[in-house]
Amino acid sequence: MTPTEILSYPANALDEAQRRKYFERGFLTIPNAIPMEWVKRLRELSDEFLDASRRFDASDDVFDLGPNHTTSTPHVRRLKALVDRHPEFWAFASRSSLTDIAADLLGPNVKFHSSKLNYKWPGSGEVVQWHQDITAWPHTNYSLVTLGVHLDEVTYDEGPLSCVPGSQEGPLYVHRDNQGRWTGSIAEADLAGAGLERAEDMLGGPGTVIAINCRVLHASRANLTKRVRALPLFVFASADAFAWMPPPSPTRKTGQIVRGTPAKVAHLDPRPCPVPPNWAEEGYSSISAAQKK
Ligand SMILES: O=C(O)CCC(=O)C(=O)O
Repeated sequence: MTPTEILSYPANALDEAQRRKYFERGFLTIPNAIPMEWVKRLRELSDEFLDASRRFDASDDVFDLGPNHTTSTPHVRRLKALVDRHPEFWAFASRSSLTDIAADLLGPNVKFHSSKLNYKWPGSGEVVQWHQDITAWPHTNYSLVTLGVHLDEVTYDEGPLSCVPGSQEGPLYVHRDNQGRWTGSIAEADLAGAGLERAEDMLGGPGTVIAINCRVLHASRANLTKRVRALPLFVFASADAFAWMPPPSPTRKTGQIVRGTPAKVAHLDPRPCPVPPNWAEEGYSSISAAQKK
């Protein structure tokens, strides 16, 4: 769906100014968007999984473990395929104010794509380098949004996501090195003119939702605090956007319609998109693992 078509439908959760700002800039911070009962429950579930990770010593289909992981001190970089991990994660993605926000930014017919819970540990120095999400999971159009939920206060020091305003209208960069290997990040040479100096941090208290269009150039810095930063992320698509390569991190719910009805006609956006590796053949762990390589 195009922004004009989406805006022609009444909003559920956002006001007109917020929706227009999202389409103009490519991203939006929405304070107090999620009721505190949900925030508390998501935090509890996250803590339970971090505790469970102590029993594992290698990454698998559930946990992407960092190099400092031990049974006494968990270092989980990502809880994968979040909606498959617990029914309440799926209830949150498919039947909550989060789904209302997805519909306000994608139109009345919304398809679930994927979800994960990213952690950023104090002292690990972990950063996520500049990238554009859609280059890992290309679709027939660019009406896809990632919605992240702040479970705690996120300030400059927690390693917030940082986005370049208007970059959704710019080019899509190749996320590969000189040998053509996938890096999950944009090469230094391409970043020179990409407007990084205009990037804005997505800050806010618990219950804040951050919305990022799939073409937007974004990154996140290291966590300078003593607390782990936990960030659940959920990706949704307009129902008329269809993946043309296998998804990197499929879930059992990928492709499920969470609002409205399935599309009978695909929307094809003519703007070109780089081709990612075939994840069904090569496998995919996480953006941190790809960028570390
Ligand atoms: O967790 C973060 O800080 C960034 C995550 C991100 O940009 C991504 O997973 O695409």
